[in-house]
Amino acid sequence: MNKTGKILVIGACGQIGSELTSALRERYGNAQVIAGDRLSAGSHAGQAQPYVQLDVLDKAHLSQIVADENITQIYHLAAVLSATGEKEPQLAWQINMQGLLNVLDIAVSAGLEKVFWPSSIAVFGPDSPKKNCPQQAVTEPTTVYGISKCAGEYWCNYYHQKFGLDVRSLRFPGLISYLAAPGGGTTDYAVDIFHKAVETAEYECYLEADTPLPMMYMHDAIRATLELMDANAENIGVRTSYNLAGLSFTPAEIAQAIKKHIPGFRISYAPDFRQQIAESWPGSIDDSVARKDWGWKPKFDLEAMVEEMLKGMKITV
Ligand code: AKB
Repeated sequence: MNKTGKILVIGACGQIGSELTSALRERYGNAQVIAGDRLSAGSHAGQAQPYVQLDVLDKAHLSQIVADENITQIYHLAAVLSATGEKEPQLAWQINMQGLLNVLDIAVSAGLEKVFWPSSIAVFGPDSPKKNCPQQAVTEPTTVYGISKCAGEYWCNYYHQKFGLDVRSLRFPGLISYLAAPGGGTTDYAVDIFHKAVETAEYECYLEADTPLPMMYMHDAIRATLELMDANAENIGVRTSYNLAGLSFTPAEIAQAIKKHIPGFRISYAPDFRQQIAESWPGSIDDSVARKDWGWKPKFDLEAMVEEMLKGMKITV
């Protein structure tokens, strides 16, 4: 990053945003990283200054912030996730698609150095390979969220090809962390289960016991983001979005892993509309292209992740 330019994190109060903002501030210093979110400055949770209230759909204001604050990099994380997106499809499309286009456009006109934008395993659909789904696979998503991420990937590639914009992206699996809660995703159960296990030793899961999904501990996701953004541009061979794998498990498997620490823990199953979404996605991901291009390697397996989660939630393991 150049010495005077600053980073803007859009969606800084969300699940990824809160941890990524802290990681960037540790690296570059507080003053160099502006946290941006739609919450008012007084009500936002956990973000130290500098903070700016913004709406990603307000392009003129966003453009003004970029100019006034001398922003040279944007991490654009604001999105409506898969489960909420099925309830509010128009809103999801508007925020996910128009929000990204605003950021890409501003990035080109303001001559930004780099942009990060997360895609998702939701770009895949029922006809994608279920096991070790490769980088180049049939996508054909069936959720509005997945369609918006899939289209967004092609827009990123287009802005790179046409305008030379250095935009980089990862297809995140379900992310697991104890600091900020996820909101409106299909993979959220893998975070909720820890809270319920600790509070009541019981959890009713909205997915079937044997539904495998790709997941990742937040620590790995933040490291992947920083490593991708640090990589030399000539090593970034994929300008749509990189497959990224951490671990894969079913609700029954994670329940079993939690039971090793909380022996009385019980799980029951009451599948809802999210079951169909989960079944449309691969159960595991092949990330060999990310490993080859910029040296990606996950650290956390299921046992290590469960232990860290419970430790983080102040439980003695
Ligand atoms: C969701 O479940 O919608 C997200 C995702 C897989 O991108 N966590």
